[in-house]
Amino acid sequence: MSHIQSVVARSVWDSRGCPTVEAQVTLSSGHTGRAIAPAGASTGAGEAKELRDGGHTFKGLGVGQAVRLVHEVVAPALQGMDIHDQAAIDAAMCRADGTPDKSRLGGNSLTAVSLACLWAASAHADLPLWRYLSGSDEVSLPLPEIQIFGGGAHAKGSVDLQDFLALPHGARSFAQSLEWVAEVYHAAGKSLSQQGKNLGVADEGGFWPQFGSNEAAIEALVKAIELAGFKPGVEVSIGLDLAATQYHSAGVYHWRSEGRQFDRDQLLQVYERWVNDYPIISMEDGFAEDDTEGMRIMTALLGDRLQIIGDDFFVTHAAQIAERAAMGACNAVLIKPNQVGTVSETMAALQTAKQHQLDSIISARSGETEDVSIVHLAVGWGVPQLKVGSFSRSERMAKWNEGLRIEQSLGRSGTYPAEHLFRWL
Ligand code: 2PG
Ligand code: MG
Repeated sequence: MSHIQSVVARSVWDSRGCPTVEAQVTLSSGHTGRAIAPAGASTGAGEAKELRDGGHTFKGLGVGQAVRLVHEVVAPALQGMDIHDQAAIDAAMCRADGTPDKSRLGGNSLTAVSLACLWAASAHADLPLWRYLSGSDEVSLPLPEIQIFGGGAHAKGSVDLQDFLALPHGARSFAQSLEWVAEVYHAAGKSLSQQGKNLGVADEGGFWPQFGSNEAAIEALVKAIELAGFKPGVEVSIGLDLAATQYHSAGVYHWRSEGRQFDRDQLLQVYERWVNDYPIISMEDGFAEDDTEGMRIMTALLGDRLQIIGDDFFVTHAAQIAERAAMGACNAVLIKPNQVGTVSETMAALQTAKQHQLDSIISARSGETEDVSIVHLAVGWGVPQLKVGSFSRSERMAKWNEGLRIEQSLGRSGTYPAEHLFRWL
């Protein structure tokens, strides 16, 4: 057994150059664990609330108060606790916070401390974090979902849809998946450059799109897959994160980049046509976070040939997953630890998804750092898909590269289940 001796927090910087919380936990055994909270841009209303300082400095995003509260409230509450009792540690932090949305201590502080505790526990057990979580279970690497074009809130609304992703489900290994997507990513960049449309990269490293329409970006992605030498729909398919809350207001869906408006049924018709016309196998947040009926009719119409993911729609909250899945909305859940604020609640969300036969995808945020915790969670918890953003910028590459290290350390014992994931293919 080993106990928590100290919890130290500090303000560090994320991939958008904004402050975020890092936590470091030291045990009585001398082992340590460290983690950094990520941050979203297209956040769900039901997410754990970040604690930010406000005011003018750093656009109001300072985390001075959050750091102070880790030292003054969280550290004393956790001191002496058994590091291997993550559930008790997380429960103690929730009690100390005392709010339903973590707004007193901040979801950012709690996420960093909770994950730092997990790293410290694995260090004390002398195991890689993924192995600490998996126990003796056989593990496999997740299918990467990799953004090629970034839009929406991550690219100042240049197109309305947020993520245009490549899913290399025909690859035989995690390493091969990355090799394939590298080719697609570079083919997309080269093609944009040749057309004089390469404007650099958006928040998650995908190319900043300069297309006449959302659909033109999908066409460009199909073309990039072909240019890279792969068969669209057979080897590499397309996923979209529509992040539809961002273009929804009072029952109307409005694509500003195209000057088009839709009601729920009209939007669903567009999605259906896209699924028929393009090799799209996954769509996330196709309707707004409070439009359960939209998600339900989308799932009823397309759920047997499309992965329909809820992100802002579920916000990694077990109760919300249970309630909305029971209504027939979505067949998959995006899992983001900082949406709910602790490792234990993230695990509860995952278990609830399983109970409702929903697939799961672990996801990074648009504001990230070198922290690689989510890669270990995906492997250790057996989550078969991982979404980390694009194939550039070191906060993204750190995670892909960590997956490569884990896959290599598994040698032949690791299986790669990607080709069995989408049962209709
Ligand atoms: C999402 C994420 C990552 P953000 O919507 O899935 O792409 O974006 O972190 O801004 O919520
Ligand atoms: Mg999303």
